[in-house]
Amino acid sequence: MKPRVFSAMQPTADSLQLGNFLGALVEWVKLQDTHDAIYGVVDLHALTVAPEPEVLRRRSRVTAAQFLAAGVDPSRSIVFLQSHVPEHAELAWLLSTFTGMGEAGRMTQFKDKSARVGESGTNVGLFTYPILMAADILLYDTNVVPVGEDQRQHLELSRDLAMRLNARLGEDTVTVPEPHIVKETAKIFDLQEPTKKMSKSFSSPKGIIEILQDPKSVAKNIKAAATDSDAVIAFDRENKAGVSNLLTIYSALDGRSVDQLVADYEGKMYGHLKVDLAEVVVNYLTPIHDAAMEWIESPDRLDAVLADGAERASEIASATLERLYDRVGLLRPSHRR
Ligand code: AQP
Repeated sequence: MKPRVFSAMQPTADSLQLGNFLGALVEWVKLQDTHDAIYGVVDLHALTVAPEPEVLRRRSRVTAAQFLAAGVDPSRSIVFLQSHVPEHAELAWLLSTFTGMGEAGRMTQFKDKSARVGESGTNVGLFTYPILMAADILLYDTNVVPVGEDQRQHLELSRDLAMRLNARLGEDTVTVPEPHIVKETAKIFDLQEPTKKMSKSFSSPKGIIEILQDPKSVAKNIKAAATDSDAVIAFDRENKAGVSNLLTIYSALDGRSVDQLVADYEGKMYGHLKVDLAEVVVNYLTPIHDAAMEWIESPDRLDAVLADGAERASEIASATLERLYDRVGLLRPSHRR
């Protein structure tokens, strides 16, 4: 049997951004060759930011369409919506009873996100978000979770919970997942604020590269990316965050190493690098954009993929939840005398 990979994205924007692609989706596609893959659109997570109902529905389809356009193959991998498999919410409740207040309170993404939305916009769901994420992962006896660097801490919590369940309920209760983080592209930064990660819902229109954005405005954003004033093309995350980010993106898409790019651009201006990079990014995104639009324009075909995915996911999820409910001592139909 192949090892299992699980990963997911929230439908929190009308388009994914380049960081979602390079930090995660590109790996999702590759892992299909070696792993039994399950990829989710985690719409229950997206409720933490209080979306308009119609907007959430639209974004759920659009997010799935981009998975498929990137090369996730529904005949091999499971592609589904989290809310179609009720076991996610049920296991999250069970896991919350295994999570300490202190350990939940240490999650830095909660601190960042709650600081951005303020006290009035911060709900309990945003706080318990990593527990729902742990449920997503543990439900499928996941071996490997490909994520960007920003999700490492959440994955640590999933691992701790898995080990705790096994210690309390029996060694083979759940599989302990391993992170799969591609170092070179683990974090893509905002084009305007290159010390902050690029984010599909928080980055400004000029700071982001969106997959479904008009190619002309992608090129414009890259050409207007913030860089320092000393005009030397070099990789230095601390002191030259802007140009280092451009080099990371360039290297990921073009195949040349960052060192090779630095050598090739020696003595050239930032403008030169930006013009070339804009062309590389537009060429990369155009076919993905077109394929995503085809899926978006065929909602029946897309919904059929999601329905099939939900059925296959439910089969695995219901067996895991039943095992856990039994082991924690809930009275199950199988216990009837
Ligand atoms: N900037 C990034 N660089 C590398 N990887 C990234 N990921 C996100 N941003 C970057 C990876 O993409 C996946 C998306 O996960 P998510 O939808 O659950 O949300 P997120 O991690 O919070 O990503 P965003 O784009 O910042 O979304 P919003 O704005 O909704 O919060 C994950 O695998 C993540 O590591």
